[in-house]
Amino acid sequence: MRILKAPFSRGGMGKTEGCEKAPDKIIEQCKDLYLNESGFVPSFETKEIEIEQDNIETTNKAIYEAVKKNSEDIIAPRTCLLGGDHSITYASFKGFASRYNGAGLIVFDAHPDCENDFSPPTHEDYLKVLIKEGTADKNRVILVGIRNWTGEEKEFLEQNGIKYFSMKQIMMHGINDIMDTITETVREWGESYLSIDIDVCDPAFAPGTGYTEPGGLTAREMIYAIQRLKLLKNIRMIDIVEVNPNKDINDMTSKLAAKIMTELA
Ligand SMILES: [Mn+2]
Repeated sequence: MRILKAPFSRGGMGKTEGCEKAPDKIIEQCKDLYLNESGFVPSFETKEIEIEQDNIETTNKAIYEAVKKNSEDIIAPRTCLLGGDHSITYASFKGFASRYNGAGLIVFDAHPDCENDFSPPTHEDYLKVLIKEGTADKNRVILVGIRNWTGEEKEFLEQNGIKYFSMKQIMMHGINDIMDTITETVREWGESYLSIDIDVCDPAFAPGTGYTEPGGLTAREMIYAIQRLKLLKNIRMIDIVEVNPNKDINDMTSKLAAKIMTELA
């Protein structure tokens, strides 16, 4: 798997300082993971995107160009972008969609990130902007793990008919049934992008993040979801965002992110 490091943490309105340390920290944790659960030795080829912490526009441009170029590389293996805060998904998905028009987007996140309408978009509204500007096709977006949202966000999702599976629904139907539905849907899509905000996991398993939200996925449910999604060959690009080593306990959160990465490899 190819890894693109995007150590940017200024798209979080001051609440994500520390996320810039995550790519190196996560890669470091991979050294303690030997075979993945499928029995393969994960192998990674790492590149770093040049980030300018003080300049979100330059950073977005660099991420966009790097992901676009990577997606145009016909021999590119499945690629994982390591953030950084969730604002990086804006430029990254845009770069991916410039190669794969109408690309699908699956987002694991406790929040819908459809709150404001800032320009450039932050980690609170990157998804709303992608949908409103038409970069993401609202019929090919699925949100998983939602459990804290504003009234406007709920309304935005419902008005646009965006599919989502809240934690409440996941609890009612079980992760297995939910993943059946998701994989059946995504299988019919073209090339797709998977974005994982680590706060989709319960803070008991992933405390090192800016917005801890009780009642999330267990580490095992997350890994199970990944093991199912990995079988979909049309998921070409993944990002893992919002891991914050400054807020972590015992490197639990970066270790979980490393585990997710090795399961995908
Ligand atoms: Mn979130």
